[in-house]
Amino acid sequence: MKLIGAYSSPYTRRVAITLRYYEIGHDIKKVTPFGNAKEGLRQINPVAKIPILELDDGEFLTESHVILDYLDTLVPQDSRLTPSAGPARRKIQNLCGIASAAVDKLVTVLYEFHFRPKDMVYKPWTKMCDEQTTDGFKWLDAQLDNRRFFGNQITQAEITAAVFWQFAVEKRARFCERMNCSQLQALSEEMERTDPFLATTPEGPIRDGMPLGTRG
Ligand SMILES: N[C@@H](CCC(=O)N[C@@H](CS)C(=O)NCC(=O)O)C(=O)O
Repeated sequence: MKLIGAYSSPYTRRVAITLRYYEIGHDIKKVTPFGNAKEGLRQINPVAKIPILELDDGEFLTESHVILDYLDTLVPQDSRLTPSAGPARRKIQNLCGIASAAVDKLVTVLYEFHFRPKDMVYKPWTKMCDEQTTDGFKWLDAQLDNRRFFGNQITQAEITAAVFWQFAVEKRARFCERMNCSQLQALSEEMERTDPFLATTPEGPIRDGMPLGTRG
């Protein structure tokens, strides 16, 4: 199978990390979803977003949660990062859902400042998004106990929260500092030292891509 995307995309990175956790052999085609690459992406995903997973028979899966759900089916039940049923599944899905919503709002603000002329940025909107990002991450932080959401095991919730928090800190360090999410920070630091995270360090600018800037 082939993962299409970039490690600088947190949604792609959580899929790439999961592939490595599961030791599933794959190729990666590095593409960012802007600039010259956009039209090519549109041919395989109507909304031209990353990540995309191309299966060996040519089928394409889009949306990171859909791809993760598929990857879970490829490993035995007891190795799944998200169980296939029950309260633990609901809890992990919910944690990942809030984490995704928080990072979606952060990305919305990055795009607002990246694509709009400076004097056309609508500040009440970015302020509302910032509050939602903050509330989401602070809620996640409060769910953590000694760097785990429950028990001792690493689940998709720890992976997703660590990836999304690292992305937020990289893009908006001062904003994240003000959130004071010490548990998320500790989780992220722990996870970034593990092999799947070290092997998927976010890249710098990619050829044909248009990197998003950082802001405070
Ligand atoms: N809900 C999607 C979000 C994917 C997403 O927003 N990817 C960004 C890159 S980080 C993208 O492709 N953006 C391009 C665009 O919005 O046109 C997922 O979980 O896969």
